[in-house]
Amino acid sequence: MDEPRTRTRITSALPWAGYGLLAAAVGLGTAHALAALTVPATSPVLAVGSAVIDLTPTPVKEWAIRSFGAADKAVLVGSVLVGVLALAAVSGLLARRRLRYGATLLLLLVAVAAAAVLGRPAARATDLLPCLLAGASSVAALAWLAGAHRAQAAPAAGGRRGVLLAVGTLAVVAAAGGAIGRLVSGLRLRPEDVALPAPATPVPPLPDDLGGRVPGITPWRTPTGDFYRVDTRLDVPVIDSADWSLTVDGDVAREVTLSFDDLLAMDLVERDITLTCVSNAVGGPYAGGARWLGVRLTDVLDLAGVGEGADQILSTDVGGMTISTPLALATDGRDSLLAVGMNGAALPREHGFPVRLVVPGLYGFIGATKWVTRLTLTTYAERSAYWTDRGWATDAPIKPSARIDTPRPLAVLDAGEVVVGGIAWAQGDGGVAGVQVRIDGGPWRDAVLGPDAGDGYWRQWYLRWDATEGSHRIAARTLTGDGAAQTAARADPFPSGASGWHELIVTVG
Ligand SMILES: Nc1nc2c(c(=O)[nH]1)N[C@H]1C(S)=C(S)[C@@H](COP(=O)(O)O)O[C@H]1N2
Ligand SMILES: [Mo]
Repeated sequence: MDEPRTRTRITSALPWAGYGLLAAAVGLGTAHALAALTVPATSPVLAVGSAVIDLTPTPVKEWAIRSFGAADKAVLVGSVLVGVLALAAVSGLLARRRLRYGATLLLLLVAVAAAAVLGRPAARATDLLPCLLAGASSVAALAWLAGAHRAQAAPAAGGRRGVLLAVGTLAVVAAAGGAIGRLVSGLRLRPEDVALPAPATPVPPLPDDLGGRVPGITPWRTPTGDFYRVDTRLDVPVIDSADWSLTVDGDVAREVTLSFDDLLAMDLVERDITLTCVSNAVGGPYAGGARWLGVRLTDVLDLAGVGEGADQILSTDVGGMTISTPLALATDGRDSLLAVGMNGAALPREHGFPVRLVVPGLYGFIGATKWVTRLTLTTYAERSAYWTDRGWATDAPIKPSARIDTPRPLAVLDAGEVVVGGIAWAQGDGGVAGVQVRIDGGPWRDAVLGPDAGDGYWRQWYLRWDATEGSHRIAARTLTGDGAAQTAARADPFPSGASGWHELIVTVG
């Protein structure tokens, strides 16, 4: 008896949930397009997504990176979107009772987005325009849909035509908004055509790497398009080199501001530097080697004259995000750069165009500020930065690490000669002086090392192993220039980088 009635109730509610979803899609789509055309980060989707990333507790973030890898952000933002869409459906159901109720819920959602937009560093009142558009367009859409739905019941009305017209039009508006947003962001990301001067003293080309001899090994130089990326924000900042400037302030003899051309007029040097992320797990993928072109950080600091009291360089990016770099380490003679080029071309926008910091030997989160616009000489006591505020270490030299690229974990191999190979890094500590491999807890055997480009750059390695039938455990460790072996002590990435040997199991036979 009850069942058909329940079903009718659900079928008659269903269109309303759909109206709520469509109204929200219209709001998100139009706002996304407006934001893409003006200030991309003010899109409600991006702003809420970024706020969620910033507010997510560090352990959850670590778990997301471990479980989803580079897709961690897509998963975080996807879950937010699912939540928003569920509430949007509810707003439709509410509108069935009273349009006002549904509209109120939509506006509450927009208010959350507005708070996220205003919560960004350096937010301005005009940043709220996309949110205002989202509020207005979604409520108008809901009102149209509700009106059309109610009208179809009236005897004089043209039946379902009105509803179909409203649904069709609004679907097109929502899709067009999303498409415009996508198109415009794609166009914006096109690189600016800048001509970089040649370095004063070019470094010789890198010798051939071991790739040809060891299939499956990481290339010695990471192709720019394959270089890992870690960003706290979801959109890539688009900066015109002509609009960019770098200010050095704080505890300095004189504040200095440099334009992009000022920077290019200074001495440019080329350096091979390996960058790694503190969030990289043992054996993980967040490391890359590139040839960077830039101005020595110390040359720029000398223009300003660093004061006695400073112990950190607080760098700020174009969006107000901050990174703390220990002053003593960055200026101890290593080749810290304000980089303008990567692998023979201008920096891609994703990697910090027009200028980023690169400090060899320090994890990216304390030394590799992308889209950098300000260097403030200050103290750790006075100022803290993004990751410090989230519990990460302030002093985080890169830990020595050997990664096994081949064979893959759990590989099934034929008995006989197997080439075990990978890449190792140990900036500081004298660089990679050796790599050793151990099979099944036996003796450590020396691997053959690839060429050496200085202690700031990683090295390839391999070892020929006569594999016998059975299951085997392979471990690798790096030896540093100071004679020490990489520690076996396991540590998680949080708060100062992972440690422990990379080990894996393979089956032979
Ligand atoms: N402005 C800005 N700079 C940043 C980051 C960021 O999120 N924003 N991420 C840092 C981190 S954690 C790392 S590991 C490196 C990664 O640089 P890449 O994305 O060019 O590989 O950039 C660093 N610089
Ligand atoms: Mo990082």
